[in-house]
Amino acid sequence: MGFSQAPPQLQNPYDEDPLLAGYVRRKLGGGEHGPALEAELRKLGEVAIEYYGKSLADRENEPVLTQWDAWGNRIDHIEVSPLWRDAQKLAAEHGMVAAAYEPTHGAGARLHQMAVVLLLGPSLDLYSCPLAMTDGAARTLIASGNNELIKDYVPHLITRDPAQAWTSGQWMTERTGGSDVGTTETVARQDADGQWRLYGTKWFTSATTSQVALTLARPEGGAAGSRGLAMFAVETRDANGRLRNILVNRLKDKLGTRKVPTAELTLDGAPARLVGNLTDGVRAITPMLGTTRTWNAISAVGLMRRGIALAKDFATRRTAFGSLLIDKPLHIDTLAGLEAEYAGAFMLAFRMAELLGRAEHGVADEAEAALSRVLTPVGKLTTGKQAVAVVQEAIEACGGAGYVEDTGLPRLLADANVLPIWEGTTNVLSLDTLRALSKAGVPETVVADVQRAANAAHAMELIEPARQAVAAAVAAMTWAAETFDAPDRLEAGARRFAMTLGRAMSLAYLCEHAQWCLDQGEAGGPMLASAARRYAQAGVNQLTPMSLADARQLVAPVGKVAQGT
Ligand code: MFK
Repeated sequence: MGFSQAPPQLQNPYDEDPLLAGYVRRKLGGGEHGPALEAELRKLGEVAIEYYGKSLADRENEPVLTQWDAWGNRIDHIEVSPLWRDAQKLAAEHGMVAAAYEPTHGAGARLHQMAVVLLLGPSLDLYSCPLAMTDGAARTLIASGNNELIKDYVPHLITRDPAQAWTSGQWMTERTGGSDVGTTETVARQDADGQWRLYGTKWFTSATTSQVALTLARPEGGAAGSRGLAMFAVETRDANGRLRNILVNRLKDKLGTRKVPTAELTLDGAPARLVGNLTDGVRAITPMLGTTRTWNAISAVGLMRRGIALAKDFATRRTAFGSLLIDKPLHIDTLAGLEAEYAGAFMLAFRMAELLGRAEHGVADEAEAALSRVLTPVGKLTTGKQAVAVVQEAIEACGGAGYVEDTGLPRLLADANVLPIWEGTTNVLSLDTLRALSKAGVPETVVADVQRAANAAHAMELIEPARQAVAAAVAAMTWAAETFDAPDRLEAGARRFAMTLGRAMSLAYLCEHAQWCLDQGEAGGPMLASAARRYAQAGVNQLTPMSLADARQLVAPVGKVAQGT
């Protein structure tokens, strides 16, 4: 028998990651709940290992749509994978949504919830998708003030009782677009008895097995664009489990997230309940966007951690050219770069969650509310791109095994690729960042937060990274101010601008946290200081001047000379 390589093993992700443990101690560990929380998270780490194994075993199972029964009845039944059926119960019991609505940690409830999501999410085959939308639906309904809908739906969305738990979908994307939602074609008509019914096609409805969904439709005769849309809640099935005037046309054949039953739907008079006004549906659904974008960022961080953890473990088991990979300087250098990116992404995503929680608990001041509005697109877009890059390197660190499906490793990269796409693409969110910063005083608020975090870092080794974070944030705002009167150039540079802001904020929060860990004698302190330095050395300011005239020339049809500057 020849050589056989030991596969990478997942270690307890709570014990394996000093960043998470230290952060939780800093933000939630001070009070009487600290020890219980630590025990809870360590136990969840064990559950994550168990379900990682199950997800490998369940790898080939995908959702199946059966449109007709043997007797010719249209049933549109979707059978999800066995792991997804387990995940439904597991997610409720461990409070993956509920924890955000519970009083134990006060305004830190979101941080508690997102620590749970970070640990469990990567083992649950993207079941975090329906959970994100469920959480978003609960927040959106609560924000709507529609007491009847709140009473009927919210308890199901935020319960820990699996028998009572529902998930919610979010149906926005149509054939006209997933970004330009104002072009929605679905029409809402009211029956003589006042019942609203929806008619149209929803082109990309993730997690179609949910019991309820929030969606947008244009009340007949309504104005064009997003102003004329209204938000509706749709209960998908009747008491017998039959879809209510909803046809599942087909499941999507996607690059990744293959366990998520994403479908194209026809709404053929689906009964719906108006949530708020007859207009301004996009504005009404924005609490959903803020929540799912935060989940997206945490999920990006979770996938990065999973990839790094497996790559690091593999490096302790794989020998090449006479020594273990973990002892080779170039391999160490490669993994170190991933750890630094992970640390920056972690700090950004958890700052998003922290601010969301403070706003929900009514303790966020005006500056924090403005910061949260900016951080939502910036955090989502920055971490989404990082996840793809980091996970790609992590599977490459496993060599050919990283490219072979039955190791389970390629799925990480396929799944990571959804993160920059859904819930607002990188470009759409870059433009949203500019919009969020266009209100007077907001740029100064963002720079002040970067400065505040950087100022907290006084250890010698953190001075330079902290300085770099502030310099990049100031440079970004200066560029935006100077380019404001040139809308085409502003738009063309929006991604480099938003990325600079994302990296500057990540680095400042990382310096602040590394300092706290050093001050407390936390085991992770020196490692986080190294992460801050490495993150800074990888580059923060992305504002390399790029000529729009060159860009136009590069994408002009062959043989044509581009016009414009
Ligand atoms: C692992 C976890 C992952 C989560 C799983 C989820 C799976 C879901 C699958 C999907 O991907 S569903 C489709 C996702 N699609 C999007 O996220 C939409 C992307 N497009 C945008 O975000 C556009 O910017 C937007 C649709 C919001 C632009 O629409 P409009 O028609 O140009 O709206 P407009 O006029 O800019 O904004 C309308 C109002 O909303 C304005 O307020 P006012 O009426 O008071 O002026 C805006 O200020 C406000 N608004 C817009 N974006 C906002 C916002 N408010 C807060 N936050 C925002 N992000």
